Amino acid sequence: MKIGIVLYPTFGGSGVVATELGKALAVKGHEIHFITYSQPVRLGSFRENIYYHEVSVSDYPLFDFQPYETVLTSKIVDVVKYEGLELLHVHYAIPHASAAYMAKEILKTQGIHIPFITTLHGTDITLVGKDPSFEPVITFCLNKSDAVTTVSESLKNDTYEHFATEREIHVIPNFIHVPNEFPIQDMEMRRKYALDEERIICHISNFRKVKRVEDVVTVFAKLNEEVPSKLLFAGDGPERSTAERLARELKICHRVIFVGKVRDTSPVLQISDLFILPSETESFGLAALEAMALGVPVISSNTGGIPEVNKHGYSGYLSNVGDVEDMAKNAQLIVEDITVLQRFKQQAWNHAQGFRIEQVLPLYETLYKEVLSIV
Ligand code: GMT
Repeated sequence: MKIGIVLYPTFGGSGVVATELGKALAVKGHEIHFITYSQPVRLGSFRENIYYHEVSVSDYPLFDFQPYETVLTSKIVDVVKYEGLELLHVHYAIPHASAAYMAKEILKTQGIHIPFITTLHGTDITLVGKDPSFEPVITFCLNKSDAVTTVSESLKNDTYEHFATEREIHVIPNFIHVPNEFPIQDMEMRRKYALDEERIICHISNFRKVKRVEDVVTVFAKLNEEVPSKLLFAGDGPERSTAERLARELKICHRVIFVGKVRDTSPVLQISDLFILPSETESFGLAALEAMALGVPVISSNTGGIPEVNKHGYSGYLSNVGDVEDMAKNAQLIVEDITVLQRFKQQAWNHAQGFRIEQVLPLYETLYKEVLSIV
């Protein structure tokens, strides 16, 4: 199939999922055309069956706001027409689904039919919570998409709750490359950050408010009183300084390391013993799954789609949002005893097997075929 994937190219989970999906489809022989405004962070270099079309918006002094959606629409029209695409898969309703709908209508006037599938990643809904003026556009796009998918059951339920749509929504969970063998820690690297008897706790995110990074610091501080540990933060964003300030106040700076943004998070996870994800909300929690795939158990909140990813008492533990006492107690339960820690690491890796890319990819391919057969 010749498929156009429209995505946000940044460090966010939706961009990662869309890029990895395209890469995996390309390996299976599909021709993939990524359409976005800069090179997706996980795209890597020159690969067979992969094409990247950059959407560049000129800076017209006339406009206070540059019309990205319009330029994106024109780019989609061009790529569909001249590359002969059969299907569009857009990640995020705003503005990708609306641009795809508009492109579809333009192409219809030229005798070209192009169906589009919209995948919701969750932040579309947060957006509406913040600014209800998006609601009519998102509802319209959901109703006009040839198929809609969400990354969890929880997000599917939220979508029905927030939008006036009764259309069918397919749940296709996010996926991950899980190593075939249980991953071995990189001890040489680990020793650069911690003593062998210390535990390494980590958190990776875009440090938005929703990630509750101050809870990560508090949980870590409590745990560190019982089990000497180090805290590795990877990523960057608006709340980083909040976390830095709190670490200073709690006098644990010497135990907290901020490595900043990293393109590949696996080296961080490969030296970690525990991942903390205390988010206010999460449609899925891809970062937790990435940790589990590398044998790192997870302490998380029990909100949104996280319980569909992190299995309480098996791959880690779940607590109510903000219950830092419970999170610290659970963290201690996992890391205090090395035998228990090894068991949780193994279980986290076992649980990630259910999200292997090899299992999830066919669900998208079946949906693509279904959509194309209706045409
Ligand atoms: O969480 C973020 O800030 C990034 C965001 C995004 O739009 O990329 O992530 C969302 O999509 C990911 C991939 O499906 C999910 O794993 C995240 O849970 C989801 N974030 C939220 O729902 C807050």
